[in-house]
Amino acid sequence: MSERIANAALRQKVMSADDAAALIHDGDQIGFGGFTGSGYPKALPGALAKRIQESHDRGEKFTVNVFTGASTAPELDGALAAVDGIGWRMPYQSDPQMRNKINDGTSFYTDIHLSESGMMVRQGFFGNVDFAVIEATRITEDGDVVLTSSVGNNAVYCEVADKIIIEVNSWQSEDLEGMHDIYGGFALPPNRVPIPITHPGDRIGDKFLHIPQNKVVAIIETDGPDRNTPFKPIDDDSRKIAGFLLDFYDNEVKQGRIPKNLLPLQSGVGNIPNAVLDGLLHSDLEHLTSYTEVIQDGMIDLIDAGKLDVASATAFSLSPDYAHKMNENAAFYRDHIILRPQEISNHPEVIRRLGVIGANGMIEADIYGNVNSTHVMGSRMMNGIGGSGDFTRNAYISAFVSPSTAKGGAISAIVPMVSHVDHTEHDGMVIITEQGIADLRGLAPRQRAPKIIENCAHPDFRPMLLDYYERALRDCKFKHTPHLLNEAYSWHTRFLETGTMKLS
Ligand code: 0RQ
Repeated sequence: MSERIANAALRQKVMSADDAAALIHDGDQIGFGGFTGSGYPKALPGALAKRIQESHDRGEKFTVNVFTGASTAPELDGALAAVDGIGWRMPYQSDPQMRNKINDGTSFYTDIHLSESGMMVRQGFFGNVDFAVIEATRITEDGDVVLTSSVGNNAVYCEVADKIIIEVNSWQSEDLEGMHDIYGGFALPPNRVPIPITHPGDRIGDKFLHIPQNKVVAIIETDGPDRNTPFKPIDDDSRKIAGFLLDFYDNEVKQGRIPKNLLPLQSGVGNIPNAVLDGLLHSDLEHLTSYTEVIQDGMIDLIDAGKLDVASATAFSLSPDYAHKMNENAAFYRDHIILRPQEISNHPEVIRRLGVIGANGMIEADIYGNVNSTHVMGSRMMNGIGGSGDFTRNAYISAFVSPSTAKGGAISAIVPMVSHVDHTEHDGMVIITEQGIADLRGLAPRQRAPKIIENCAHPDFRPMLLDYYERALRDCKFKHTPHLLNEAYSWHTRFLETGTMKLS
């Protein structure tokens, strides 16, 4: 048995994943660890999926409701979704099988801000949580848990769940001990107190997760890696978008609106944010800080280059090579990285106080600056709002970045009216595509529209957008935010009918 379980009483709870899965029943609600493919339980979900499939084969109903930190991996979301085992799920997800089950109506999905998910669990909106299933790198002699590559909602799930299952994963570095900062000062109003973070590097909690040991019903030993998808090589469009964003930061410094070392940076996950981080690496900026959700490869490069002093997040989202590097050098990186509960990494109070500079991806924006991050053609769920709302509304500067077209140029990312709104025109401040940048701060809707169309839309769609806007301005009775309501969604319906937003 692994030496990583130092507590004698908890050692007695070691069992196989199959035996642990047998404790779970139809209708149970499970709070899983895991955030952007890091720190999720590797063995129990597969064993549970097998048990669910066997029940279905016998004609019995068996689904569970799944709570997580954010997206997990094929071994969790993928395995359970594949057997139609998820009745309901929250919050962010990105697994293709899970996405399909949400969009074909098999699973309910409640998409909420990541910062609010723990609070809503405590408020009881989702009902009783039966199990918390989390991953640890080690359990101390006192029975405290050293978490792994994500913190997510682990603390709240262990706090509220009736029973706890812990996977102790020997693939994860024991040197992660000391990287986590588990703050336990959550309360519901009127008993809330200020969260005492005034710098991204502040530590305000404990390096261990303290769990009620009497709730632990099973411990499973595992040694599997995190999912760790490699990043695509940075393409030309991403490089251009990153260039516009970095020039914009540079100008903000020149205008005296932000300091020379910028303000704490937040970046979403994906190709463009990675290109931004690469751009920062090749800039002459120094003493950068980050207050964000996920640590990506580019941040590790910035730390290695001595340019990023400290990064605060709730999880890693590293490629296989960088995950390996983290495992080898966690003792070094823990001086520069803090992993916090997502209620803290994404907390509006802290984001607002620190003056975070955010940049997130989008599916589409409209000519007035409303942004859709989640729904393709208004109805098909992509991933979820994740932390984009937490950061966008509260950041000092909020940017949205995207290529100006999708699906080989058939879809314009700038449309007359977004088919779903995640971020209203009041929240986002800057929109950037490979075509250019529209700084919307201080502008009224009629000042925004020409700027977004001219600077951000693809030339294939620019004349059509201008035509829409000019006719709306002429024919709409009310001139504040002119629209032609009978035409506003014609771009989306045309795509659904013909496969392109372009006019034939
Ligand atoms: O689909 O892979 O099938 O081709 O959307 O698009 O351009 O690769 O961009 O990976 O950055 O994702 C908004 C989804 C962008 C992401 C979104 C299709 C496109 C492709 C992916 P294919 P790209 P990205 C921190 C912050 C919300 C959560 C968030 C996201 C796929 O950024 O989930 O920001 N954001 N969290 O073809 C139809 C359009 C489209 C479109 C793109 N207009 N119409 N399809 N696509 N635009 C992280 C966390 O919160 C955990």
